[in-house]
Amino acid sequence: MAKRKKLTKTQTRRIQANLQKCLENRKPKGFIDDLSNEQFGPQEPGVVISRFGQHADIQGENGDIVRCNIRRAIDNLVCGDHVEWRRAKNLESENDIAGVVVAVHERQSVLIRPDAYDGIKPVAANIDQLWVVSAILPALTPSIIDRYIVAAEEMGMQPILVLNKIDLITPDMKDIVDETMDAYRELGYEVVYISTKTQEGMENVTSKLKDKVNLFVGQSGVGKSSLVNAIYPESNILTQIVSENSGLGQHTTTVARLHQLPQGGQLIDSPGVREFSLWHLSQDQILNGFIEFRDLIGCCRFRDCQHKNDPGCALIEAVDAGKISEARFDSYQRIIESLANKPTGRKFEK
Ligand SMILES: Nc1nc2c(ncn2[C@@H]2O[C@H](COP(=O)(O)OP(=O)(O)OP(=O)(O)O)[C@@H](O)[C@H]2O)c(=O)[nH]1
Ligand SMILES: [Mg+2]
Ligand SMILES: [Zn+2]
Repeated sequence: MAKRKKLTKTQTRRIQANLQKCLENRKPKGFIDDLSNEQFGPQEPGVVISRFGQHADIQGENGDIVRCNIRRAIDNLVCGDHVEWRRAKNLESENDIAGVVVAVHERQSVLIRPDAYDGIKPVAANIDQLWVVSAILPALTPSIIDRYIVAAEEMGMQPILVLNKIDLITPDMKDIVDETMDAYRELGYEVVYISTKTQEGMENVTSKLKDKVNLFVGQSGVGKSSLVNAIYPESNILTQIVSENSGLGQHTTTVARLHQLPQGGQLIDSPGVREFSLWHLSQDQILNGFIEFRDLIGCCRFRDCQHKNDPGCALIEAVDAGKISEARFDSYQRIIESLANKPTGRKFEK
């Protein structure tokens, strides 16, 4: 192949100008990035109800929910973010974008979920109570609960563990279900048993929501949207039957959405996951997310102990002595092993 000639400065400038023009033409229809624009009213505070690509539904001070463009400079806006936005003064049609988000406030907290396609992505921001929802169907999966607990502990939060669909517990599975959930109680986590179908146990959820930003997370099909509907029927969220073939949910909810409770407090329904990765965390952060391991950190014989089959490992000794559950230690090992499969690329750098 012939060696390429170096471009002159003028050529480079021209190429860049053309590229810029192309980018301008690719702006979504109705995109507004001119903040001096007189078509917009003064800046006001708001909260992100939901985010869809370049748009977000923003709730303003008067309670209206308005579809807005997001200023290009704003990266990673997510449900629950506190923003400053400007309302459009005159709308010609109902489909017009009715406002523009101009700035986002610093977050108090954020739940991150790395995804093989999208990289490290926030799920919701400014949460102060995390509800990890599991169910009898799809099958109760402690390894996913453990992953959410690590994520919550990393946010400095103690999650509440919800077991939904207790109407489906049969006598032969009762003991194993109780044993699984009691193990979390013994670690100090609050566990609530509910059925959104029969309403059993619902008061143990509703009594804890007031004045908090509550985020519901968990596998697809466990009943997060059903739970939000049960608490606040006006939310009218679409739910779908768990597939009879795979026993898995259908990924019915595709974006997180915030609902204001009339009595104070907010509910955020989030899309279900098949797996919850923790690629964005370090080995130490993961270790620290297992609360019963914390007292043993630094007690292994070797400072660089990998807690695998290292001699004198305090964690392995605690498992052997029955002080740490094998299931939890196994979860820890599997999370650490999964870090080796972390996809590479810019999207996965924090
Ligand atoms: N038997 C029984 N079924 C329930 C209960 N709660 C929810 N379901 C059913 O479980 C299925 C899945 O519920 P969803 O609320 O859509 O689950 P989700 O967690 O929001 O799922 P994604 O949006 O995919 O993450 C629906 O068919 C619900 O009717 C319950 O307490 N008992
Ligand atoms: Mg849902
Ligand atoms: Zn060790």
